[in-house]
Amino acid sequence: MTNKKGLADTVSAIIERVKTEGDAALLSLTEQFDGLKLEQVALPQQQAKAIIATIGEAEKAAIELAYGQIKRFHEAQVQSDITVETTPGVVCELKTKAISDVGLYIPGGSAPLPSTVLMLGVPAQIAGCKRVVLCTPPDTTPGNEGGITPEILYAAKLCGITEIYRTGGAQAIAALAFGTESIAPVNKIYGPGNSFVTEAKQQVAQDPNGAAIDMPAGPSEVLVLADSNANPAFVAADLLSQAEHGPDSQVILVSDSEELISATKTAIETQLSILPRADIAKKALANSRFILTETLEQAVEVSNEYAPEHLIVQFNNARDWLNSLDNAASIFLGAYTPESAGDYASGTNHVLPTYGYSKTLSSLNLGDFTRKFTVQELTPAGIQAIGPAIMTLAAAERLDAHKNAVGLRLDALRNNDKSS
Ligand code: HSO
Ligand code: ZN
Repeated sequence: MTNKKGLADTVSAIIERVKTEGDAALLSLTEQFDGLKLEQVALPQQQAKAIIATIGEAEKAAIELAYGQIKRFHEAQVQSDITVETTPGVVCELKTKAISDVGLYIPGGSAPLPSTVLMLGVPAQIAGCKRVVLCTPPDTTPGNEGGITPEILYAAKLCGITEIYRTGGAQAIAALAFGTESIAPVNKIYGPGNSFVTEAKQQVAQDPNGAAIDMPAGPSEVLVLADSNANPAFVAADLLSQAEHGPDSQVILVSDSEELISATKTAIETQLSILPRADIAKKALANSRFILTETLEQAVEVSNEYAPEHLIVQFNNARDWLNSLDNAASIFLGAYTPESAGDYASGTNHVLPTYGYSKTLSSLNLGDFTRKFTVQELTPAGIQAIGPAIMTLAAAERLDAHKNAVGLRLDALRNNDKSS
């Protein structure tokens, strides 16, 4: 593994190359990393149509169900504008507008994620972003080489995304931030990715000519809180569903019951033996933690300190604990609420802060696709009401131009009064 400095240098070299060579850099890096020689970066509409036609009925229906669920939850997040007359004649407004051009990055590789298309595409669609661009590495599956998986394309179609490019890694982030001949730059970039993608997002976010990003990303995490009544098979399945994401996934069980911990370990062995991604899950499990506490309160303290991305609470009456659960990005209450529900189809967003960032950052939501701005309007009565205070404050700050901007207007109003 490249060290941090090596990674940063590799990524900045890729970004420079995309800045100077544009599309040619994207196509050559695709050939180098994915072994595919493409003629153009954009996925031609005709090819997209043909690929979508191959999607299975069950997959189509599942994507539609998830789309509807995520849409319902995110539509409810629309905020109305605020207008307040703070004093007669002084009107202040807080308004919301969509961020104009957004770029969605969807990882390819061992597990292409159509669910992530929905998690990013649905709020972008509801917010009303003018341009929604999707970048993902081209498919290398035999029969669809150089295409994009049908599930990703179908999810994109439901979200109304028509600008789709076959490029991945740091080069895709560079293209989204700085543009190439075929990809116009965007204002903000969203989505998960490997360490190259994450580093590239960080670098373009620091460049004043680059793009904003959704949030800093680290390896995915789950912490399960379980009491002695929890079902060890359920707990094991939840831990494994996180572990199978990647060797660096963080998997933690905290319980006050030694029996539950030991039964969960046994259940993990049983379930692991039939998982296709067992090798990946085993690597993650090697760094996992099983923590025995004296009380459930102490277990909650561990979770609050760790600040997990996903927190699953398999306590009796889990909801009663909700108020004491601080810092988790996404909370799953009770035995019948697996993380998979939120990953795919309950309606909540699965793009979440990791690495303890949930202590201060929020789960991705509609607000991340909008910006807020204020509007104000004062009438003559309004400036007369607050003007003298503004002048006093400006004088106290020794900012005379500020004071004059009000004074001139108050004088004009006084003179108008006299002349009428
Ligand atoms: N658990 C992942 C999201 C995901 N799971 C996508 C399955 N597909 C990070 O929150
Ligand atoms: Zn997941």
